[in-house]
Amino acid sequence: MSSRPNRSPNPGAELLEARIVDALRHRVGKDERSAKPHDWFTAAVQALRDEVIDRWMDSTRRTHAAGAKRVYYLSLEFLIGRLLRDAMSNLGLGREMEQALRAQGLDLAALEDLEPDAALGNGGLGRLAACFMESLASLDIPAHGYGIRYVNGMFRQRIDDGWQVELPETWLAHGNPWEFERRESCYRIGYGGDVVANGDAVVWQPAEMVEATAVDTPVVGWRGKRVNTLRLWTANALDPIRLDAFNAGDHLGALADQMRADSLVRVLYPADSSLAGQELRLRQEYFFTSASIQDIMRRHEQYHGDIRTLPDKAAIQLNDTHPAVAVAEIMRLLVDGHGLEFDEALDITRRTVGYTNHTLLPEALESWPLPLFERMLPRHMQIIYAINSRILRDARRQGMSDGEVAAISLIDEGGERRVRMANLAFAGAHSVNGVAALHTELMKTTVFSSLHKLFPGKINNKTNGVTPRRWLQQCNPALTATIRDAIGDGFLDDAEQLSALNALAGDAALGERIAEVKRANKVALAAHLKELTGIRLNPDALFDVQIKRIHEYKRQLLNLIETVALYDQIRSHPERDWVPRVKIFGGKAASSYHNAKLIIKLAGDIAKRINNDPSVGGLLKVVFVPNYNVSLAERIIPAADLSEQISTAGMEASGTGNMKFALNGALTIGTLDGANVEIKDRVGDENIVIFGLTADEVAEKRANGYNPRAIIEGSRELHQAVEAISSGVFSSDDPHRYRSLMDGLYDHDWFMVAADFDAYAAAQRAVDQRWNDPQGWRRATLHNIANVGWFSSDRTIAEYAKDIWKV
Ligand code: 26Q
Repeated sequence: MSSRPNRSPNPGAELLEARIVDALRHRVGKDERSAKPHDWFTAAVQALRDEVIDRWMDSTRRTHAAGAKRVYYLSLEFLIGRLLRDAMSNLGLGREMEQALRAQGLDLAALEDLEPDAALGNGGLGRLAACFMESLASLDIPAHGYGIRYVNGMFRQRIDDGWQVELPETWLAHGNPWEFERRESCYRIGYGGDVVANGDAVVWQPAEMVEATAVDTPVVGWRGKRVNTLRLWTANALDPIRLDAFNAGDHLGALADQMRADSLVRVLYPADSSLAGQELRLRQEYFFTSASIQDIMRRHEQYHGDIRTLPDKAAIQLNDTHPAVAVAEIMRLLVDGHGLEFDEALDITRRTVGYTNHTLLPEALESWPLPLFERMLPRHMQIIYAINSRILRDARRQGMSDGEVAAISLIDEGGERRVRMANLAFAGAHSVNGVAALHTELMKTTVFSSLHKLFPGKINNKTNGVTPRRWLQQCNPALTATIRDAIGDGFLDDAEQLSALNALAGDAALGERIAEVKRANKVALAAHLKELTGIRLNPDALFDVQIKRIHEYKRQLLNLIETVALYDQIRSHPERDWVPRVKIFGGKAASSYHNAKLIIKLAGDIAKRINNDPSVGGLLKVVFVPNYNVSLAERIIPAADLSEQISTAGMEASGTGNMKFALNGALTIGTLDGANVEIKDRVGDENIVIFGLTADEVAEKRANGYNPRAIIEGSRELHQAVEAISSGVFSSDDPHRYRSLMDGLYDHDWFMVAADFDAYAAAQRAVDQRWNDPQGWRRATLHNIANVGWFSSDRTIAEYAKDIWKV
């Protein structure tokens, strides 16, 4: 750290350097000689943070002064990733930071790599919340995100002998320089106990209490226009240590309350479709929801007085049903706390709350056993019954059938009685939105058809988007610079201006430059993956990527079986002109999801066999990237040629990875599912590779009988590949390892892998053909980049603001 190159002439950089050194000495407590890289990282963040804080206070002041309506985004997940580059780049201080650090002999990129990912989310839903927070600030909309400050976020995935092993992620080990604890913002959260009469009213007397304390992180918008707050709750016992017990020798008992509180915020549930019906999960949901609602209502009273005007000053958006108990909590505070009549309270609640649905998979629709719910939240249960009686009465009045009434009920009466969180959210919100056009239509015709009939007009669509700051400018600076040279700066503030690229589709030099950027990104990724996995990749091969949570409906298995079929073909016909391919997989499996874990093992087994077979001559390589996370996505996506979006049609609500890949110039191979449909509409049929059954066809096949065995046996390629996997060709150490997985395909194949296989394989060969026409490929790439600006989360948030939140 002692080498001292020439001082930079940039005054901004010099000022920043002075601030970093000052932070290093006076806040970190180290001098330049003894400072370790982590100390420098912390000092760099602290220096940058000062700039952020001034704007943060200014934003808060402006919001107060304007008395403006605020948006509250309640989400059990925020999958943020790293913050340094985001804050730096949005403040326009990237160059200054680089120079300031260089003057101290430090490399900015190396320091950036020291920052742990804030991985407080599972996948799409959590990442969407993070993109939304950034867009809200960028659009200058006053907003707070509310969630939980998990001590252990998403687990770290290690691959041991091909198997996933989950390790705790200790993202807070070196402290978190971005956060501020707000001791004064704390609330009591009750559980259990009884509801007792109190004159005309009732009052809930919980048996147990914990305290929620706010921890705030600033969220910097593009060009530093506004800084909003992400408020995450941490938990404490009211009495952190019971001294009487401790002094009497009961050392553990004295700490028991604090341990119970700690457990509430200890871990993120690592499931992205409900498998965990555990009590702790419901406790977490109520903990963060109650704290957030109390905070929102307290702020409203403080600034506006009359709680009846809440809907004019607050828009509360529920990110899926995880915070759906908010409906009952707002009702409770209005009725029991403020003495409002039930119907007036319900009207106020509805006008304040919006609900976003992210899945139609029946197993992912949250419901809780009624006895558990009633025991934990007895007053909320009464309120839910009271709402239920009103909506069921209305349904009857409209002449709805028994079946429809049963589908509308907040209580599932089939077998063990359960509270349906989606129905509660639907009934308690004025807006219920889906996340892509197809998904929203399916909401109306399937899961929510009866509720849709009772509340016509409530369901609306808000197609997802991603922030182009993180997913283009920050992760792909070279492509950003190339686009800037071609069409100017406008697209940096309005991603839809990327469409100006369409006019340059015939510009061979531009196509060439974009291809060079892609190649450089592939070289960089190859170096990184060599480091991570030891596998050497050819940057001139087609990089074919499927990165996302491992789920049967996402059909990594379809991709793997096709990989085996291709391997077979290459060995059988070595004389043909095969397109060299690298198949990259990445993703985590929920800990208890047996088949998902087996699919990871299969990817590893296939990789081992193919990568070490000299007869494929380097034409095919398979890599499973361990511990896929936001930071890895930022390296992989800019280097992808082909984006795999191959879910069973009707099952992926939207997808957002699909948008990030297209924005970075990858072509999509995909089904007509989720937002793929809208991507196709925008990039044009000739610039995307669509295959397979439609959602209607899937539904039709399921209804009218589907015989996967006949299909497998009728397709030579598929049959050979499935039999090879099933008989242990890739698992000689345990030949039966994949027998039951493959039997599942023969016997039911719920996700229709067999039905789509031939179409998928043909589509892959069509991709090969396109690759052999580099001009055509480049043109298609350009039209993808040019036409997916609409999938900016700025557009999505602008639609929420106008249609749902009225801000
Ligand atoms: C529920 C109860 C208990 C435990 C866990 C859960 C749980 C947790 C996370 C259920 C679902 C999730 C996450 C769902 C999710 O990520 N859905 C994705 O949302 C994206 C953003 O809208 C869409 O693009 C994806 O299509 C959708 O799968």
